[in-house]
Amino acid sequence: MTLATTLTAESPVAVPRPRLSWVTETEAPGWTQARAELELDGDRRVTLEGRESVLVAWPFADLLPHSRHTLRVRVTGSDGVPGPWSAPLDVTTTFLADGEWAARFVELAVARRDAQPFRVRREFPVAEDLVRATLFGTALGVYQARLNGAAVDDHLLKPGWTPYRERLVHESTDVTALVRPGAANALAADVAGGWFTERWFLPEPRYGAQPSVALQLRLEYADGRVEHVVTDGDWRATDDGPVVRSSLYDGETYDARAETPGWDLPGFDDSRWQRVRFAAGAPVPVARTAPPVRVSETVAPVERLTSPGGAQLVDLGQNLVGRVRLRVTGPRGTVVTLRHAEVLEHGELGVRPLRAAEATDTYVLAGDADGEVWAPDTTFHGFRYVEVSGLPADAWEVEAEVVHSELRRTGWFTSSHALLDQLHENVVRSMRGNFLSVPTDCPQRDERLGWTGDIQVFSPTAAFLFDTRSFLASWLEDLTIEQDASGAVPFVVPNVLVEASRPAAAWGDAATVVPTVLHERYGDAGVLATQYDSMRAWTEHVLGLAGETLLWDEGFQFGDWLDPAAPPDDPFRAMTDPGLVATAYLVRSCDLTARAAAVLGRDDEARRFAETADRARAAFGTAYVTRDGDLTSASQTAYALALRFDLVRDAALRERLGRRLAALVEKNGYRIGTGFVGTPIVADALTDTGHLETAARLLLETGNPSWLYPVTMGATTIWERWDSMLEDGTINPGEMTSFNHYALGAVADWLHRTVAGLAPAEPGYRTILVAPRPIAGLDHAEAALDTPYGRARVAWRRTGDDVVVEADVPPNARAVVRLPGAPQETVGSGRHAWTLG
Ligand code: RAM
Repeated sequence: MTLATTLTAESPVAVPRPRLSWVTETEAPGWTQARAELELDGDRRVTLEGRESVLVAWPFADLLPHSRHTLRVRVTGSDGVPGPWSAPLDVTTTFLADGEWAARFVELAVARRDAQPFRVRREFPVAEDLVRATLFGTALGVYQARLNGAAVDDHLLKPGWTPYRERLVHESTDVTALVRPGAANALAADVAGGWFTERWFLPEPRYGAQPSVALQLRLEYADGRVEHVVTDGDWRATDDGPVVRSSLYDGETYDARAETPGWDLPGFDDSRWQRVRFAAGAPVPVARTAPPVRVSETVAPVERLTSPGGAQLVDLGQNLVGRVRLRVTGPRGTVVTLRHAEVLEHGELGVRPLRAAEATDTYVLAGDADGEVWAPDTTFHGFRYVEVSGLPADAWEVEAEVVHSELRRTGWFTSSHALLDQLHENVVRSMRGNFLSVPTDCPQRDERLGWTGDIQVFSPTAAFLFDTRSFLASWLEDLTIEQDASGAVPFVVPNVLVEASRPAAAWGDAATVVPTVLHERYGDAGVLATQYDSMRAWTEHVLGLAGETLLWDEGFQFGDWLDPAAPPDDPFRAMTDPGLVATAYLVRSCDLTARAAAVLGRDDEARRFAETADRARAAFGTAYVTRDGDLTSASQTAYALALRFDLVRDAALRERLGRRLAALVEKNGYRIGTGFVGTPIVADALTDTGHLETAARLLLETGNPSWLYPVTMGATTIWERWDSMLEDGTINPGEMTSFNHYALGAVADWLHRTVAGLAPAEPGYRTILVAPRPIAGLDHAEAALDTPYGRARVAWRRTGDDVVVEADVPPNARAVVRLPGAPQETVGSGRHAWTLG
């Protein structure tokens, strides 16, 4: 038997007490951990008895700023056999000591226009005995720092988007290799506006008109001396750099003639540059906990096209988020323009859905005879097609670079159904495109906001596909910041809408749902502790709005947003009563707050919220269930909510509602009838009430509207509307029509949990629920997931009249197995197989 253990810490180590996790691999069946020994720096050891291996509390003394450590773990199984020590894990803390941040935020003293990109620089000596150099940097805007001519890392759009005035994050980058000891050095940065100066829907910039940057270089010497080089009044800046104009919505203009080689090296003459001035209003930055933004993939074009109007177009074959890399040869001063769009309409770029976002990059050639290569660093676009103008087709080549927050892929789904697999692929692609620093609704038009409702419905799917724990936990910190004193959660986080926070059901409920998902999927009880006050404040706020009736049936609601019955120009005219939706979510948030309180040992509050939830259930029944046992809204979403949110508990009534839901779906020709609220749960509601076959037909329907209709139309991402592209190839006339919106892709969670049958039965998949439901139309389906315990997999395949089910359960986890027609059983780790007759 072999045993191998891999240790990880929360990364980056931005706190003094990082949590630790480890995964053990062994072929020993039914293996569980009896004890774990952790060793710090080869001398301190602790032994932890028991099974814990996921997000284990830091067992040593608090880590100090700027400290480096080595950790390893050794586990012993319940058989008493100890394994070998894990490979050592090197840990470097990334946070600063209290009061250590000394850099000032510097900006142009004189700027020619709003959101003016600029660069800064400064020279300084470094002594011979340097041992380590670390750069702490941030911006109100986006920046890249350069040390002696080289970029300090390959991250993009640093430091990302947070509610800048309240929470700003800094990078911590080991730059020792770039420093020249015993010589003059130069620290420099390119700065642009990014999210900070974007206009959103506002008349004035939400945060500020000009970007600024702050850099703090820490130099450690052999004798223990520490020096700092920080942005201060002595730095020099210029707006004469090659980045002439920059905006997330509109794109970047880069004039290669303005390049000044050596500007980021020592010895460059910056005497004509301006002196910087200080920018006000930045908080002391904190170490970044979310993953950085990077290029994850390069996509080659599949085809070049000439549009009916004569435009040169490139088709990248997939709707992606990122930027174009241009290779070009031509005369100095030639202007090459790149316009981006997600779709073609009548053969031309379909830019109308981008609304006011110009999504146009411009490159002015320096005229280098060997050719020039360029990609914009300060913007991103959502696109499949690029129009290139300014030079003949043989003078340029393009490829696309996919840009998003670097999330580890953890979950996969495949089946025997090509269209279904494409749907799933589209969900993955839409998720990547909309996890760029903030979980957004869409990546392309003049919007790209952290709409709370979208991530609320999509978070279970997201948490399966990628490791979203630190990304979403960081975003939840911002949600709490943006929540107002009354507990109301804004529509978008970070909040850039003019109006004060207004509560809306299913949107504000992100406050309770997202932390619950992080707990359920990653075993992260810490996030419940951090978010509990926010969860409770939201729930109390909604209860206050509902008042004694416990019905939330007044005031603004998005309701079941974008259901297929709502006309293109009026998404509010959905089929489902918004009061029914809101009251259903009131119960849901009470339930989830009660659940969190129970996990945290706040028993009184757990009881109080559970009781309130039950009273609200009763109120829901009185208000929205008719005497005949129907619902007041005859919509798929209404029935799905009543069933899936457990609003109705009477078994006979549930059965009746299930039958009604199935009948509604059948009457609708198995076309989908749900919007953002009903879509993630309608298949579950059917499955729970014994209508799996109806759910299967709904899933595999290809007529409009359905999940597969866009796939038949060639979609490579999930659309905002069921019919963002109409059957005749014209774009939906609604002014809100995105082709990259993950919300309606939330059905993927049902594919994983039910069609393939891999679900969490205990937080963090400590117990896995293996419960595949083979559906008509598929010959096999399979889901695999890197759980916090290791790789789990559930697969089923039809062979003749039988279905063979296989499950891999990782060591230290177990599985509850529920197969059609068989008694429930519990199994330990290892590979298991069953044949269903
Ligand atoms: C639009 C988008 C977004 C949604 C809001 C309510 O901006 O469809 O996804 O959350 O409306």
